[in-house]
Amino acid sequence: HDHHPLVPLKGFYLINGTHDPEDVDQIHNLEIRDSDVFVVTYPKSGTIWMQQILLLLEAKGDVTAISKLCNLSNADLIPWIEVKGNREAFISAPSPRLRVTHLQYRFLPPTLSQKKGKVIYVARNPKDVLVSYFYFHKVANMLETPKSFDDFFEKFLRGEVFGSSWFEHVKTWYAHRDEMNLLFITYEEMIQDLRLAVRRIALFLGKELTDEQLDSVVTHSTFSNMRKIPQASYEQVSGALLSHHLGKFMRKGTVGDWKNHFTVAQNERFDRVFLQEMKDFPLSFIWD
Ligand code: PPS
Repeated sequence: HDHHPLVPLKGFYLINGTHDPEDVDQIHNLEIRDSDVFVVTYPKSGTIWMQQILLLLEAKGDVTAISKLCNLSNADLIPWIEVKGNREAFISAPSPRLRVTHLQYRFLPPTLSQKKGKVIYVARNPKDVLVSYFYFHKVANMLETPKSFDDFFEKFLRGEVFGSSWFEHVKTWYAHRDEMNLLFITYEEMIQDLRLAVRRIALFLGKELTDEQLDSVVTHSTFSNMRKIPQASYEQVSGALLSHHLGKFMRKGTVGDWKNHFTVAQNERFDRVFLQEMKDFPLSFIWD
């Protein structure tokens, strides 16, 4: 897969075929209900992890409720709002409408900023995002296979990937955080203390679970356990979309894998760009 798959919408890169720019441009006009929840991520920052946690919280930790839906994947139950056909389905879907999105702030309905609906923003340290995204480009048939790690490194810094610039994504969402019902959480916090993260998410969503139910949510959303659940690990996603023989969607699930990939020069260059881009944003990340 070596075609050029990106298509811009108002300066933001989408994936040709997966997204229809005209349709994505209409997402802005959707009516939001108070019960709507959007999980917002830059790609490779913990989207499918959050899908699993939200589904388990809805089911109060009862995994059998999820496995009964055996032919439905987590992505069918908590779909990407921007994928073709999904905006239309959202309009008439029953509450609660749980959705994930990789879109920048300006494409979502402005009523979110009048505190309608809820937003969970998951951020991951961008060095690990870059590495995870590099491997995903090898597996995902709708994305261009990277020429080399070096080449992808530069593309990522230039924002020439689906999702455009990581910096723009996190900055624009973060800048509007106080206007929305928004929970800002990082991938690294979830790695460090998953139980605490799940409790924060439950509290934010107003879900009351017993300690046992909470334990079940945590147990079934660890990396090793999610990997065993085909609906959660994307193992059942069509071979037309993912070349499963080239790698797993749930690849490594750790903090600091960038250290195994970045050269010293690349790391210095990344740090310079990060400092420059984030100078007005008091966000600190756990890097290893
Ligand atoms: S996507 O394509 O944007 O939807 O990808 P996304 O789900 O956001 O990110 C994929 C990375 O998240 C890791 N992952 C997890 N890490 C830890 N614990 C759990 N439970 C978990 N579930 C998914 C997944 O392995 C990808 O990261 P890497 O570093 O490539 O392993």
